[in-house]
Amino acid sequence: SLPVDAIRALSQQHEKPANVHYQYGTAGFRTLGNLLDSVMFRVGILAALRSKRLDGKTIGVMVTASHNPEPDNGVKLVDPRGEMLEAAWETHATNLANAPTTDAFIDALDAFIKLLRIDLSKPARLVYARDTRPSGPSLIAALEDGFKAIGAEARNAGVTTTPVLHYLVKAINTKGTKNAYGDDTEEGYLQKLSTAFKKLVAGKPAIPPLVIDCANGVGAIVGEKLAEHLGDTLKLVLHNTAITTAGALNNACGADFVKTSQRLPPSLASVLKPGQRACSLDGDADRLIYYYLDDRSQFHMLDGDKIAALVAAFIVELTKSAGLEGEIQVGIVQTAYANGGSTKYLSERLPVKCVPTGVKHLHHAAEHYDIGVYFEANGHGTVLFSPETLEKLSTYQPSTPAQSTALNHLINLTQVINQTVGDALSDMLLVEVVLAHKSYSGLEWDSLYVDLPNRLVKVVVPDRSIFKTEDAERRLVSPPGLQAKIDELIRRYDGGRAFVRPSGTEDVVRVYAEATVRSQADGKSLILDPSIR
Ligand code: 16G
Ligand code: ZN
Repeated sequence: SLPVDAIRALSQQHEKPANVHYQYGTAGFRTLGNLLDSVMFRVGILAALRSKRLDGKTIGVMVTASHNPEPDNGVKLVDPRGEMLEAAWETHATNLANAPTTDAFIDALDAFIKLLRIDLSKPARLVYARDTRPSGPSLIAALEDGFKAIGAEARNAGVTTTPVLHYLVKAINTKGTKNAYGDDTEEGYLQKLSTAFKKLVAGKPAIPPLVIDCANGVGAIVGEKLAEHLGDTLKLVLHNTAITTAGALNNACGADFVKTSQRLPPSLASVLKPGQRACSLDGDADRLIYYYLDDRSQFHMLDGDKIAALVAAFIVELTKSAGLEGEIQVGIVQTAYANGGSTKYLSERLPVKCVPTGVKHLHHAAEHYDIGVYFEANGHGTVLFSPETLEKLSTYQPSTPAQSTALNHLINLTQVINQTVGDALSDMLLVEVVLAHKSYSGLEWDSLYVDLPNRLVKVVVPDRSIFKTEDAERRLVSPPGLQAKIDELIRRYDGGRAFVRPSGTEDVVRVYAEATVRSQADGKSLILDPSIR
């Protein structure tokens, strides 16, 4: 039965503040770090119950607020195969987090356990980690109190990236099986990625050093270890590694800064030379944005859409060279934010699907392809190989040496790619592999297609819940009449496209617009039109 006394005693040290409403959203619970103590304690218990419900499979808990400002923090659960928490449990998590008192929390727990028929005699196994935020240690202590209260077996993975935590969950749950994902340590992760990378670039011309903006976050720690594993194969030049400097995290640096402001982090201005490429990670290293300076020192961004185009084209080429054309279908998943230029380029070559924002939607859609490439424009994404495809690759008999080489490349790609979730460091190695194989500089990669000029702004509205969308967030169904106004505006611009959607992580609505000509995408046009506000 439930250890009610232990839970009560510890819960009283983590009471919920009054007048705060929590919601398990797209990114788990996320708000100011100093509001999350009770949430952490309760998530500790919830995670243990999820493990019990799944017969003692290991569940992951990541404490991070990603690209958000340093005072923010958050927590999300990772399911046994390294995936996002099952959607139905998001509601349970929200209910438990909002019980006003310890007694109400215990009542809610009781009801929840009965509803889901959770067998409390099953073991509870967990693995948890945090990013570098100053609020992390005390929040981890609250989480550990939750584990202790319910008697869970929990492994502390320390300070590491979100994708490493996802990797660990999958590695632990597949340990000793024929589908073993890798050694269940951070070291095992680094070994797996770097070994595959070295095989993939063996025999290629030396790769120029790569400048990495680590957003002053945890990517600096894991990036440094990765650099040691890579040695001379690929020299990583780490910048923005000030993980202990107050206020530095994600401040005027990182993938989100570059993507939203469409410019170079000021801290790299004196570092980057014309022609040189670089990339930015976000605060928990699950987003990646590349860029380069052309020979006139103009900044050019290579975002998630450009990464998807580069990678998908390469994988298609390899399947053809391996003689697997027609056997293995490669598909792309994007969101409404994908640049129209990328959608046009990709859909002329491959099946492309558009889904609502959020990794869980992209990930699940990508699972329907033999090889599914998914990327959000913001730089979060990965490539999924279906179990049947993995099987096919391991048993296929190539009939020429060229086919054999291509097959080996495909197999090594399955190792260099973190298939559990978007992973900035893994994606970075993947990009570097393709650039090395194609002998592309940033300029050549950028020339695959031309980005349509675009603008993304947030608008504060009295009640964002009245904004309802359809067609993968590309059209509004509510408030009534607004979509018709947007349609009418779009018609006035060449190649115009715009949409409005409520944010899943902030109390705002987002307005995106693109057009063929820069002045029509921003200026006094679509975005700033008062009728959209
Ligand atoms: C979260 C999502 C990200 C999405 C973003 C949109 C995950 C792990 N992360 O960060 O994929 O792009 O939310 O935020 O799902 P928004 O709803 O505020 O625009
Ligand atoms: Zn992130």
